[in-house]
Amino acid sequence: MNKWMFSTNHKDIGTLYFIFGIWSSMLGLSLSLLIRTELSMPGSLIGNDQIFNSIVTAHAFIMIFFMVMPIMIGGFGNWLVPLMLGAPDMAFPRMNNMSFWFLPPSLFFLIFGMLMDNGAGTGWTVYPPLSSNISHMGKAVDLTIFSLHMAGISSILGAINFITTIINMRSNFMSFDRMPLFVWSVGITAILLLLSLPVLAGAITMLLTDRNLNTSFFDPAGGGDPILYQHLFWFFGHPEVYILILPGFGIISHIIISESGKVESFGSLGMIYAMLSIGLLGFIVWGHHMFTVGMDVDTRAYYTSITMIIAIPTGIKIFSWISTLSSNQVNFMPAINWTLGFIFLFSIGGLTGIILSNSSIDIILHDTYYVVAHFHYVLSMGAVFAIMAGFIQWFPLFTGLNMKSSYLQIQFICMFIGVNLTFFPQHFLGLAGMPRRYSDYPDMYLSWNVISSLGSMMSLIAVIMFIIIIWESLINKRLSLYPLNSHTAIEWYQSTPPTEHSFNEIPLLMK
Ligand code: HAS
Ligand code: CU
Repeated sequence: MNKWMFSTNHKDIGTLYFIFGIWSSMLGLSLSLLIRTELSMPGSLIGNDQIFNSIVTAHAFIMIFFMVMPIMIGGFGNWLVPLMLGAPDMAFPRMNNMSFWFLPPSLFFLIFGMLMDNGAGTGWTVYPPLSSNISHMGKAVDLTIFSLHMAGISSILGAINFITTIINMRSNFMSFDRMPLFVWSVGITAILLLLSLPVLAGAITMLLTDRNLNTSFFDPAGGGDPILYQHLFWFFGHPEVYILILPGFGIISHIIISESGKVESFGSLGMIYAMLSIGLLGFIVWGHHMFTVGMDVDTRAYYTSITMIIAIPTGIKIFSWISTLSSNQVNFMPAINWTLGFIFLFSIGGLTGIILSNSSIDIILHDTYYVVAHFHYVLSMGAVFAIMAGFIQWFPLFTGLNMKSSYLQIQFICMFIGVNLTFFPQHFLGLAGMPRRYSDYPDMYLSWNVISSLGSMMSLIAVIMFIIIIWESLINKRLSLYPLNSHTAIEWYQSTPPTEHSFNEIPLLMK
Protein backbone atom coordinates (compact mmCIF):
# COMPACT_ATOMS: atom_id res chain seq x y z
CA MET A 1 0.00 0.00 0.00
CA ASN A 2 1.14 3.48 -0.70
CA LYS A 3 1.81 5.67 2.26
CA TRP A 4 -0.35 8.55 0.97
CA MET A 5 -3.40 6.40 1.61
CA PHE A 6 -2.67 6.37 5.32
CA SER A 7 -1.44 9.92 5.61
CA THR A 8 -2.64 11.72 8.69
CA ASN A 9 -1.43 15.09 7.42
CA HIS A 10 -4.25 17.58 6.99
CA LYS A 11 -2.91 18.79 3.63
CA ASP A 12 -2.57 15.28 2.20
CA ILE A 13 -6.07 14.44 3.37
CA GLY A 14 -7.34 17.73 1.94
CA THR A 15 -5.77 16.78 -1.39
CA LEU A 16 -7.39 13.34 -1.26
CA TYR A 17 -10.76 15.02 -0.71
CA PHE A 18 -10.12 17.35 -3.65
CA ILE A 19 -9.24 14.45 -5.97
CA PHE A 20 -12.28 12.50 -4.80
CA GLY A 21 -14.57 15.53 -5.11
CA ILE A 22 -13.33 16.37 -8.60
CA TRP A 23 -13.83 12.76 -9.68
CA SER A 24 -17.37 12.77 -8.31
CA SER A 25 -18.06 16.09 -9.99
CA MET A 26 -17.34 14.46 -13.36
CA LEU A 27 -19.78 11.68 -12.52
CA GLY A 28 -22.44 14.11 -11.31
CA LEU A 29 -21.93 16.25 -14.39
CA SER A 30 -22.29 13.26 -16.72
CA LEU A 31 -25.58 12.34 -15.06
CA SER A 32 -26.83 15.93 -15.37
CA LEU A 33 -26.03 15.84 -19.08
CA LEU A 34 -28.06 12.65 -19.44
CA ILE A 35 -30.96 14.46 -17.77
CA ARG A 36 -30.62 17.49 -20.05
CA THR A 37 -30.31 15.29 -23.14
CA GLU A 38 -33.48 13.38 -22.24
CA LEU A 39 -35.27 16.71 -21.72
CA SER A 40 -33.86 18.40 -24.83
CA MET A 41 -36.95 17.33 -26.76
CA PRO A 42 -40.35 15.86 -26.02
CA GLY A 43 -40.64 12.10 -26.23
CA SER A 44 -38.43 9.50 -24.70
CA LEU A 45 -34.71 9.03 -25.27
CA ILE A 46 -33.73 6.76 -22.39
CA GLY A 47 -36.99 4.87 -22.81
CA ASN A 48 -37.49 4.06 -19.14
CA ASP A 49 -38.85 6.52 -16.58
CA GLN A 50 -37.55 4.54 -13.62
CA ILE A 51 -34.04 4.80 -15.02
CA PHE A 52 -34.54 8.53 -15.62
CA ASN A 53 -35.60 8.95 -12.00
CA SER A 54 -32.61 6.92 -10.78
CA ILE A 55 -30.34 9.20 -12.75
CA VAL A 56 -31.93 12.30 -11.18
CA THR A 57 -31.56 10.74 -7.72
CA ALA A 58 -27.94 9.73 -8.19
CA HIS A 59 -27.11 13.15 -9.69
CA ALA A 60 -28.42 14.91 -6.57
CA PHE A 61 -26.74 12.58 -4.08
CA ILE A 62 -23.42 12.67 -5.89
CA MET A 63 -23.40 16.45 -6.20
CA ILE A 64 -24.39 17.00 -2.55
CA PHE A 65 -22.56 14.28 -0.62
CA PHE A 66 -19.68 13.42 -2.92
CA MET A 67 -18.87 16.70 -4.64
CA VAL A 68 -19.81 19.89 -2.73
CA MET A 69 -19.34 18.59 0.81
CA PRO A 70 -16.02 16.75 0.23
CA ILE A 71 -14.53 19.69 -1.69
CA MET A 72 -15.69 22.48 0.61
CA ILE A 73 -15.36 20.90 4.03
CA GLY A 74 -12.94 18.05 3.28
CA GLY A 75 -10.73 19.84 0.77
CA PHE A 76 -10.72 23.52 1.68
CA GLY A 77 -11.51 22.81 5.35
CA ASN A 78 -8.67 20.38 5.88
CA TRP A 79 -6.18 22.44 3.96
CA LEU A 80 -6.99 25.83 5.39
CA VAL A 81 -8.48 25.49 8.87
CA PRO A 82 -5.27 24.30 10.61
CA LEU A 83 -3.19 26.85 8.68
CA MET A 84 -5.54 29.69 9.57
CA LEU A 85 -5.60 28.63 13.22
CA GLY A 86 -1.84 28.31 13.41
CA ALA A 87 -2.29 24.67 14.40
CA PRO A 88 0.15 21.91 13.38
CA ASP A 89 -2.67 19.64 12.17
CA MET A 90 -6.26 18.66 12.92
CA ALA A 91 -7.11 17.55 16.46
CA PHE A 92 -7.60 13.88 15.50
CA PRO A 93 -5.37 13.25 12.48
CA ARG A 94 -6.01 9.51 12.23
CA MET A 95 -9.75 9.92 12.53
CA ASN A 96 -9.39 12.51 9.77
CA ASN A 97 -7.98 9.82 7.49
CA MET A 98 -10.83 7.50 8.43
CA SER A 99 -13.44 10.18 7.62
CA PHE A 100 -12.06 10.34 4.12
CA TRP A 101 -11.93 6.59 3.55
CA PHE A 102 -15.59 6.14 4.43
CA LEU A 103 -16.47 8.05 1.27
CA PRO A 104 -15.16 5.87 -1.60
CA PRO A 105 -17.06 2.75 -0.43
CA SER A 106 -20.10 4.93 0.24
CA LEU A 107 -19.98 6.22 -3.34
CA PHE A 108 -19.49 2.66 -4.55
CA PHE A 109 -22.71 1.55 -2.84
CA LEU A 110 -24.59 4.53 -4.21
CA ILE A 111 -23.56 3.69 -7.78
CA PHE A 112 -24.27 0.03 -7.11
CA GLY A 113 -27.75 1.04 -5.91
CA MET A 114 -28.30 3.03 -9.08
CA LEU A 115 -27.32 0.10 -11.27
CA MET A 116 -29.13 -2.87 -9.74
CA ASP A 117 -32.86 -3.71 -9.51
CA ASN A 118 -33.84 -0.77 -11.75
CA GLY A 119 -32.16 1.71 -9.43
CA ALA A 120 -33.51 3.95 -6.69
CA GLY A 121 -35.88 6.31 -8.48
CA THR A 122 -36.92 8.01 -5.27
CA GLY A 123 -35.37 11.45 -5.56
CA TRP A 124 -32.77 12.52 -2.98
CA THR A 125 -35.61 12.93 -0.46
CA VAL A 126 -36.34 9.15 -0.49
CA TYR A 127 -39.97 9.72 0.60
CA PRO A 128 -42.06 6.69 1.52
CA PRO A 129 -44.33 5.17 0.25
CA LEU A 130 -42.40 5.54 -3.05
CA SER A 131 -39.25 4.31 -1.29
CA SER A 132 -41.07 1.53 0.58
CA ASN A 133 -40.84 -2.03 -0.62
CA ILE A 134 -44.22 -1.71 -2.33
CA SER A 135 -42.81 0.63 -4.98
CA HIS A 136 -39.11 -0.21 -4.77
CA MET A 137 -38.97 -3.90 -4.07
CA GLY A 138 -35.37 -4.61 -5.06
CA LYS A 139 -32.22 -3.89 -3.09
CA ALA A 140 -31.53 -0.52 -4.74
CA VAL A 141 -33.06 1.63 -1.98
CA ASP A 142 -31.38 -0.46 0.73
CA LEU A 143 -28.01 0.09 -0.91
CA THR A 144 -28.72 3.81 -1.16
CA ILE A 145 -29.60 3.89 2.55
CA PHE A 146 -26.39 2.03 3.38
CA SER A 147 -24.44 4.53 1.28
CA LEU A 148 -26.05 7.42 3.16
CA HIS A 149 -25.26 5.83 6.50
CA MET A 150 -21.60 5.62 5.58
CA ALA A 151 -21.41 9.12 4.15
CA GLY A 152 -23.16 10.29 7.33
CA ILE A 153 -20.62 8.59 9.59
CA SER A 154 -17.84 10.17 7.55
CA SER A 155 -19.36 13.64 7.98
CA ILE A 156 -20.09 13.22 11.68
CA LEU A 157 -16.50 12.15 12.38
CA GLY A 158 -15.26 15.07 10.29
CA ALA A 159 -17.55 17.46 12.16
CA ILE A 160 -16.28 16.26 15.56
CA ASN A 161 -12.75 16.77 14.30
CA PHE A 162 -13.34 20.34 13.08
CA ILE A 163 -15.24 21.39 16.21
CA THR A 164 -12.48 20.02 18.47
CA THR A 165 -9.74 21.55 16.35
CA ILE A 166 -11.38 24.96 16.31
CA ILE A 167 -12.08 25.00 20.03
CA ASN A 168 -8.75 23.60 21.22
CA MET A 169 -6.07 24.31 18.67
CA ARG A 170 -6.18 28.04 18.00
CA SER A 171 -2.82 29.71 18.38
CA ASN A 172 -2.17 31.75 21.49
CA PHE A 173 -4.17 34.95 21.79
CA MET A 174 -6.49 34.08 18.88
CA SER A 175 -9.83 34.80 20.49
CA PHE A 176 -13.02 33.61 18.78
CA ASP A 177 -13.86 37.11 17.57
CA ARG A 178 -10.48 37.37 15.81
CA MET A 179 -10.73 33.93 14.25
CA PRO A 180 -10.76 34.03 10.41
CA LEU A 181 -14.24 33.96 8.82
CA PHE A 182 -13.56 30.77 6.86
CA VAL A 183 -12.76 28.95 10.09
CA TRP A 184 -15.98 30.29 11.59
CA SER A 185 -17.94 29.12 8.57
CA VAL A 186 -16.50 25.60 8.77
CA GLY A 187 -17.07 25.50 12.53
CA ILE A 188 -20.73 26.46 12.19
CA THR A 189 -21.15 23.99 9.33
CA ALA A 190 -19.68 21.26 11.52
CA ILE A 191 -22.20 22.03 14.29
CA LEU A 192 -25.03 21.89 11.75
CA LEU A 193 -23.75 18.51 10.54
CA LEU A 194 -23.44 17.14 14.04
CA LEU A 195 -27.00 18.13 14.96
CA SER A 196 -28.80 17.29 11.70
CA LEU A 197 -27.18 14.11 10.35
CA PRO A 198 -28.24 11.83 13.24
CA VAL A 199 -31.87 12.76 12.47
CA LEU A 200 -31.42 11.69 8.84
CA ALA A 201 -29.72 8.53 10.06
CA GLY A 202 -32.73 7.82 12.30
CA ALA A 203 -35.19 8.42 9.47
CA ILE A 204 -33.43 6.20 6.96
CA THR A 205 -32.89 3.50 9.58
CA MET A 206 -36.63 3.48 10.27
CA LEU A 207 -37.19 3.28 6.52
CA LEU A 208 -34.77 0.37 6.37
CA THR A 209 -36.64 -1.51 9.10
CA ASP A 210 -39.97 -0.67 7.44
CA ARG A 211 -38.62 -2.21 4.26
CA ASN A 212 -36.97 -5.26 5.75
CA LEU A 213 -38.15 -6.00 9.29
CA ASN A 214 -41.89 -5.45 9.00
CA THR A 215 -42.04 -2.30 11.13
CA SER A 216 -44.52 0.38 10.05
CA PHE A 217 -43.09 3.71 11.16
CA PHE A 218 -44.16 5.27 7.89
CA ASP A 219 -47.02 2.96 6.97
CA PRO A 220 -50.55 4.04 7.98
CA ALA A 221 -51.72 0.42 7.68
CA GLY A 222 -49.65 -0.33 10.77
CA GLY A 223 -50.38 2.91 12.62
CA GLY A 224 -47.46 4.81 11.11
CA ASP A 225 -47.36 8.06 9.14
CA PRO A 226 -45.45 8.89 5.94
CA ILE A 227 -45.51 12.57 6.95
CA LEU A 228 -43.30 11.68 9.92
CA TYR A 229 -40.59 10.75 7.40
CA GLN A 230 -40.92 14.14 5.71
CA HIS A 231 -40.54 15.97 9.02
CA LEU A 232 -37.45 13.96 9.94
CA PHE A 233 -35.95 14.29 6.47
CA TRP A 234 -36.40 18.06 6.26
CA PHE A 235 -35.20 18.61 9.82
CA PHE A 236 -31.98 17.35 8.31
CA GLY A 237 -32.60 18.60 4.75
CA HIS A 238 -32.92 22.29 5.39
CA PRO A 239 -29.81 22.61 7.59
CA GLU A 240 -28.10 20.52 4.89
CA VAL A 241 -28.63 23.24 2.27
CA TYR A 242 -26.89 25.71 4.58
CA ILE A 243 -24.15 23.13 5.16
CA LEU A 244 -23.61 23.28 1.40
CA ILE A 245 -23.33 27.07 1.27
CA LEU A 246 -21.78 28.25 4.58
CA PRO A 247 -18.18 27.21 3.82
CA GLY A 248 -18.69 28.95 0.46
CA PHE A 249 -19.60 32.12 2.35
CA GLY A 250 -16.31 31.78 4.24
CA ILE A 251 -14.32 31.30 1.02
CA ILE A 252 -16.00 34.32 -0.60
CA SER A 253 -15.23 36.51 2.43
CA HIS A 254 -11.54 35.66 2.32
CA ILE A 255 -11.21 36.33 -1.40
CA ILE A 256 -13.01 39.66 -1.12
CA ILE A 257 -10.87 40.76 1.83
CA SER A 258 -7.72 39.70 0.04
CA GLU A 259 -8.48 41.04 -3.44
CA SER A 260 -9.67 44.41 -2.18
CA GLY A 261 -6.43 44.84 -0.27
CA LYS A 262 -7.94 44.87 3.19
CA VAL A 263 -7.05 42.97 6.33
CA GLU A 264 -10.54 42.26 7.53
CA SER A 265 -14.11 42.20 6.32
CA PHE A 266 -16.51 45.10 6.70
CA GLY A 267 -18.40 44.24 9.91
CA SER A 268 -16.36 41.18 10.71
CA LEU A 269 -18.27 40.47 13.92
CA GLY A 270 -21.56 41.05 12.09
CA MET A 271 -20.52 38.44 9.54
CA ILE A 272 -19.95 35.96 12.38
CA TYR A 273 -23.34 36.70 13.94
CA ALA A 274 -24.98 36.50 10.50
CA MET A 275 -23.57 33.00 9.93
CA LEU A 276 -24.60 31.95 13.44
CA SER A 277 -28.15 33.20 12.90
CA ILE A 278 -28.42 31.52 9.50
CA GLY A 279 -27.25 28.28 11.13
CA LEU A 280 -29.68 28.61 14.03
CA LEU A 281 -32.69 29.68 11.95
CA GLY A 282 -31.90 26.87 9.52
CA PHE A 283 -33.15 24.41 12.13
CA ILE A 284 -36.63 25.87 12.56
CA VAL A 285 -37.81 26.43 8.98
CA TRP A 286 -38.00 22.87 7.63
CA GLY A 287 -41.77 23.04 7.16
CA HIS A 288 -41.36 25.26 4.07
CA HIS A 289 -40.57 22.06 2.14
CA MET A 290 -43.89 20.55 3.21
CA PHE A 291 -46.47 23.27 2.61
CA THR A 292 -48.49 20.90 0.43
CA VAL A 293 -48.94 18.11 2.99
CA GLY A 294 -52.04 19.72 4.46
CA MET A 295 -50.77 21.97 7.24
CA ASP A 296 -53.07 24.16 9.21
CA VAL A 297 -52.95 27.85 8.39
CA ASP A 298 -51.11 28.91 11.56
CA THR A 299 -48.30 26.46 10.93
CA ARG A 300 -48.04 27.72 7.35
CA ALA A 301 -47.88 31.31 8.60
CA TYR A 302 -45.17 30.34 11.10
CA TYR A 303 -42.95 28.63 8.51
CA THR A 304 -43.44 31.42 5.99
CA SER A 305 -42.46 34.18 8.43
CA ILE A 306 -39.53 32.42 10.04
CA THR A 307 -38.16 31.44 6.61
CA MET A 308 -38.32 35.04 5.41
CA ILE A 309 -36.34 36.18 8.45
CA ILE A 310 -33.31 34.34 7.04
CA ALA A 311 -33.13 37.02 4.34
CA ILE A 312 -31.96 39.46 7.03
CA PRO A 313 -28.67 37.82 8.10
CA THR A 314 -28.09 36.79 4.46
CA GLY A 315 -28.65 40.39 3.39
CA ILE A 316 -26.15 41.48 6.06
CA LYS A 317 -23.62 39.18 4.45
CA ILE A 318 -24.33 40.36 0.88
CA PHE A 319 -24.13 44.05 1.82
CA SER A 320 -21.00 43.55 3.97
CA TRP A 321 -19.28 41.86 1.03
CA ILE A 322 -20.23 44.76 -1.22
CA SER A 323 -18.99 47.26 1.39
CA THR A 324 -15.71 45.41 1.75
CA LEU A 325 -15.30 45.51 -2.02
CA SER A 326 -16.18 49.19 -2.34
CA SER A 327 -13.90 52.23 -2.31
CA ASN A 328 -10.88 50.18 -3.14
CA GLN A 329 -8.70 49.30 -6.05
CA VAL A 330 -10.22 45.89 -6.67
CA ASN A 331 -7.81 43.39 -8.09
CA PHE A 332 -9.63 41.84 -11.06
CA MET A 333 -7.96 38.46 -10.88
CA PRO A 334 -9.90 35.38 -12.06
CA ALA A 335 -11.00 34.47 -8.53
CA ILE A 336 -12.80 37.80 -8.17
CA ASN A 337 -14.88 37.09 -11.31
CA TRP A 338 -16.29 34.02 -9.63
CA THR A 339 -16.76 35.98 -6.42
CA LEU A 340 -18.74 38.80 -8.05
CA GLY A 341 -20.66 36.17 -10.02
CA PHE A 342 -21.40 34.42 -6.74
CA ILE A 343 -22.80 37.54 -5.06
CA PHE A 344 -25.04 38.38 -8.02
CA LEU A 345 -26.34 34.91 -8.81
CA PHE A 346 -26.65 33.70 -5.22
CA SER A 347 -28.82 36.76 -4.54
CA ILE A 348 -31.11 35.81 -7.44
CA GLY A 349 -31.38 32.28 -6.03
CA GLY A 350 -32.03 33.67 -2.55
CA LEU A 351 -34.77 35.97 -3.81
CA THR A 352 -36.61 33.13 -5.55
CA GLY A 353 -36.27 31.28 -2.22
CA ILE A 354 -38.12 34.15 -0.53
CA ILE A 355 -40.83 33.88 -3.19
CA LEU A 356 -41.14 30.13 -2.53
CA SER A 357 -41.33 30.71 1.21
CA ASN A 358 -44.80 32.25 0.75
CA SER A 359 -46.88 29.19 1.52
CA SER A 360 -49.75 30.12 -0.79
CA ILE A 361 -47.40 30.70 -3.72
CA ASP A 362 -45.48 27.53 -2.90
CA ILE A 363 -48.63 25.44 -3.20
CA ILE A 364 -48.60 26.39 -6.89
CA LEU A 365 -44.86 26.23 -7.44
CA HIS A 366 -43.98 23.21 -5.29
CA ASP A 367 -42.56 20.32 -7.34
CA THR A 368 -42.22 22.49 -10.44
CA TYR A 369 -39.10 23.61 -12.26
CA TYR A 370 -39.29 26.93 -10.38
CA VAL A 371 -37.91 25.09 -7.35
CA VAL A 372 -35.26 23.47 -9.55
CA ALA A 373 -34.26 26.91 -10.84
CA HIS A 374 -34.13 28.27 -7.26
CA PHE A 375 -31.84 25.65 -5.88
CA HIS A 376 -29.55 25.55 -8.88
CA TYR A 377 -29.02 29.30 -8.57
CA VAL A 378 -27.94 28.89 -4.95
CA LEU A 379 -26.02 25.66 -5.62
CA SER A 380 -24.66 25.57 -9.18
CA MET A 381 -24.05 29.30 -9.10
CA GLY A 382 -23.61 29.72 -5.36
CA ALA A 383 -21.77 26.71 -3.98
CA VAL A 384 -20.01 25.81 -7.25
CA PHE A 385 -18.95 29.40 -7.97
CA ALA A 386 -17.53 29.61 -4.42
CA ILE A 387 -15.62 26.38 -5.03
CA MET A 388 -14.26 27.70 -8.33
CA ALA A 389 -13.27 31.00 -6.70
CA GLY A 390 -11.53 29.25 -3.81
CA PHE A 391 -9.80 26.73 -6.02
CA ILE A 392 -8.40 29.44 -8.27
CA GLN A 393 -7.46 31.64 -5.31
CA TRP A 394 -5.56 28.90 -3.45
CA PHE A 395 -4.33 26.78 -6.37
CA PRO A 396 -0.84 28.29 -5.91
CA LEU A 397 -0.96 27.37 -2.21
CA PHE A 398 -2.00 23.81 -2.98
CA THR A 399 0.41 23.17 -5.83
CA GLY A 400 3.02 25.94 -5.86
CA LEU A 401 2.01 26.52 -9.50
CA ASN A 402 0.14 29.13 -11.52
CA MET A 403 -2.82 28.74 -13.85
CA LYS A 404 -3.05 31.01 -16.90
CA SER A 405 -5.19 34.05 -16.02
CA SER A 406 -6.21 34.79 -19.60
CA TYR A 407 -7.51 31.25 -20.10
CA LEU A 408 -9.35 31.45 -16.79
CA GLN A 409 -11.11 34.64 -17.89
CA ILE A 410 -12.42 33.00 -21.05
CA GLN A 411 -13.40 29.91 -19.12
CA PHE A 412 -15.32 32.03 -16.60
CA ILE A 413 -17.32 33.78 -19.32
CA CYS A 414 -18.17 30.45 -20.93
CA MET A 415 -19.33 28.92 -17.66
CA PHE A 416 -21.22 32.05 -16.58
CA ILE A 417 -23.25 32.08 -19.79
CA GLY A 418 -23.64 28.30 -19.73
CA VAL A 419 -25.16 27.99 -16.25
CA ASN A 420 -27.44 31.00 -16.69
CA LEU A 421 -28.67 29.66 -20.02
CA THR A 422 -29.35 26.33 -18.35
CA PHE A 423 -31.18 27.52 -15.27
CA PHE A 424 -32.80 30.90 -15.99
CA PRO A 425 -35.35 29.41 -18.43
CA GLN A 426 -36.31 26.89 -15.75
CA HIS A 427 -38.01 29.73 -13.84
CA PHE A 428 -40.33 30.19 -16.82
CA LEU A 429 -40.94 26.45 -17.13
CA GLY A 430 -41.83 26.31 -13.45
CA LEU A 431 -44.17 29.28 -13.64
CA ALA A 432 -45.83 27.61 -16.64
CA GLY A 433 -46.38 24.53 -14.51
CA MET A 434 -43.77 22.04 -15.73
CA PRO A 435 -43.32 19.49 -12.93
CA ARG A 436 -39.90 18.30 -11.75
CA ARG A 437 -38.76 14.64 -11.87
CA TYR A 438 -40.58 13.74 -15.10
CA SER A 439 -38.79 12.49 -18.20
CA ASP A 440 -41.24 13.95 -20.71
CA TYR A 441 -43.32 17.08 -21.25
CA PRO A 442 -45.97 18.57 -23.55
CA ASP A 443 -44.76 20.46 -26.65
CA MET A 444 -45.58 23.86 -25.15
CA TYR A 445 -42.51 23.56 -22.90
CA LEU A 446 -40.16 22.81 -25.81
CA SER A 447 -38.36 26.10 -26.43
CA TRP A 448 -37.14 26.82 -22.90
CA ASN A 449 -36.07 23.18 -22.52
CA VAL A 450 -34.01 23.38 -25.70
CA ILE A 451 -32.29 26.53 -24.46
CA SER A 452 -31.69 24.92 -21.07
CA SER A 453 -30.11 21.84 -22.67
CA LEU A 454 -27.94 24.00 -24.92
CA GLY A 455 -26.77 25.87 -21.83
CA SER A 456 -25.75 22.59 -20.21
CA MET A 457 -23.59 21.80 -23.24
CA MET A 458 -21.91 25.18 -22.86
CA SER A 459 -21.19 24.43 -19.20
CA LEU A 460 -19.71 21.09 -20.25
CA ILE A 461 -17.35 22.91 -22.62
CA ALA A 462 -16.40 25.28 -19.79
CA VAL A 463 -15.63 22.36 -17.48
CA ILE A 464 -13.45 20.74 -20.14
CA MET A 465 -11.66 24.06 -20.55
CA PHE A 466 -11.02 24.17 -16.81
CA ILE A 467 -9.54 20.67 -16.83
CA ILE A 468 -7.26 21.72 -19.68
CA ILE A 469 -6.19 24.82 -17.74
CA ILE A 470 -5.27 22.71 -14.69
CA TRP A 471 -3.47 20.21 -16.91
CA GLU A 472 -1.59 23.01 -18.71
CA SER A 473 -0.42 24.38 -15.39
CA LEU A 474 0.65 20.96 -14.10
CA ILE A 475 2.68 20.02 -17.17
CA ASN A 476 4.32 23.42 -17.68
CA LYS A 477 5.14 23.69 -13.95
CA ARG A 478 5.13 27.50 -13.94
CA LEU A 479 6.23 28.26 -10.40
CA SER A 480 3.96 30.62 -8.58
CA LEU A 481 5.05 34.01 -7.31
CA TYR A 482 2.68 33.31 -4.46
CA PRO A 483 4.46 34.09 -1.21
CA LEU A 484 3.29 30.93 0.47
CA ASN A 485 3.06 27.74 -1.51
CA SER A 486 2.67 24.40 0.18
CA HIS A 487 6.42 23.94 0.38
CA THR A 488 7.23 27.27 1.94
CA ALA A 489 4.31 26.84 4.33
CA ILE A 490 6.09 23.87 5.83
CA GLU A 491 9.39 25.75 5.97
CA TRP A 492 7.68 28.68 7.64
CA TYR A 493 6.35 26.33 10.24
CA GLN A 494 9.65 24.67 10.87
CA SER A 495 11.50 27.97 11.15
CA THR A 496 9.04 29.51 13.59
CA PRO A 497 8.38 28.01 17.02
CA PRO A 498 4.62 27.45 17.48
CA THR A 499 4.23 29.99 20.27
CA GLU A 500 5.50 32.77 18.02
CA HIS A 501 2.80 32.31 15.38
CA SER A 502 0.93 35.50 16.03
CA PHE A 503 -2.72 35.39 15.13
CA ASN A 504 -2.85 38.47 12.96
CA GLU A 505 0.07 37.32 10.89
CA ILE A 506 -1.72 34.19 9.75
CA PRO A 507 -4.61 35.71 7.79
CA LEU A 508 -2.06 37.89 6.00
CA LEU A 509 0.00 34.90 5.00
CA MET A 510 -3.08 33.12 3.76
CA LYS A 511 -3.67 35.70 1.04
FE1 HAS B 1 -33.98 27.01 -0.72
C1 HAS B 1 -36.15 24.53 -1.72
C2 HAS B 1 -36.59 28.86 0.50
C3 HAS B 1 -31.77 29.33 0.52
C4 HAS B 1 -31.35 24.94 -1.52
N1 HAS B 1 -33.78 25.12 -1.48
C5 HAS B 1 -34.80 24.27 -1.85
C6 HAS B 1 -34.25 23.06 -2.39
C7 HAS B 1 -32.89 23.17 -2.30
C8 HAS B 1 -32.61 24.46 -1.73
C9 HAS B 1 -31.87 22.12 -2.71
O1 HAS B 1 -39.52 28.33 1.27
C10 HAS B 1 -35.06 21.91 -2.99
C11 HAS B 1 -35.16 20.74 -2.07
C12 HAS B 1 -35.94 19.66 -2.74
O2 HAS B 1 -35.32 18.77 -3.35
O3 HAS B 1 -37.18 19.70 -2.72
N2 HAS B 1 -34.15 28.78 0.29
C13 HAS B 1 -35.30 29.36 0.67
C14 HAS B 1 -35.02 30.65 1.34
C15 HAS B 1 -33.65 30.76 1.35
C16 HAS B 1 -33.11 29.58 0.69
C17 HAS B 1 -36.00 31.64 1.88
N3 HAS B 1 -31.95 27.13 -0.54
C18 HAS B 1 -31.24 28.17 -0.01
C19 HAS B 1 -29.83 27.89 -0.06
C20 HAS B 1 -29.71 26.64 -0.63
C21 HAS B 1 -31.05 26.18 -0.93
C22 HAS B 1 -28.75 28.82 0.45
C23 HAS B 1 -28.50 25.82 -0.93
C24 HAS B 1 -27.31 26.26 -1.12
N4 HAS B 1 -35.97 26.74 -0.64
C25 HAS B 1 -36.87 27.61 -0.08
C26 HAS B 1 -38.21 27.03 -0.13
C27 HAS B 1 -38.08 25.76 -0.75
C28 HAS B 1 -36.67 25.64 -1.06
C29 HAS B 1 -39.46 27.60 0.38
C30 HAS B 1 -39.18 24.73 -1.00
C31 HAS B 1 -39.76 24.86 -2.36
C32 HAS B 1 -40.62 23.70 -2.69
O4 HAS B 1 -41.81 23.92 -2.96
O5 HAS B 1 -40.18 22.54 -2.70
C33 HAS B 1 -32.86 31.91 1.97
O6 HAS B 1 -31.82 31.43 2.78
C34 HAS B 1 -32.32 32.84 0.94
C35 HAS B 1 -31.78 34.11 1.57
C36 HAS B 1 -31.06 34.99 0.56
C37 HAS B 1 -31.54 36.09 -0.01
C38 HAS B 1 -30.74 36.89 -1.00
C39 HAS B 1 -29.82 37.93 -0.42
C40 HAS B 1 -30.49 38.89 0.53
C41 HAS B 1 -30.64 40.21 0.30
C42 HAS B 1 -31.37 41.02 1.35
C43 HAS B 1 -32.63 41.68 0.88
C44 HAS B 1 -33.68 40.72 0.44
C45 HAS B 1 -34.97 40.78 0.87
C46 HAS B 1 -36.00 39.85 0.27
C47 HAS B 1 -35.44 41.74 1.92
C48 HAS B 1 -32.93 36.60 0.27
C49 HAS B 1 -30.09 40.89 -0.89
C50 HAS B 1 -36.86 40.62 -0.70
C51 HAS B 1 -37.73 39.71 -1.49
C52 HAS B 1 -38.00 39.80 -2.81
C53 HAS B 1 -38.83 38.75 -3.47
C54 HAS B 1 -37.50 40.92 -3.70
CU1 CU C 1 -35.31 24.76 3.04
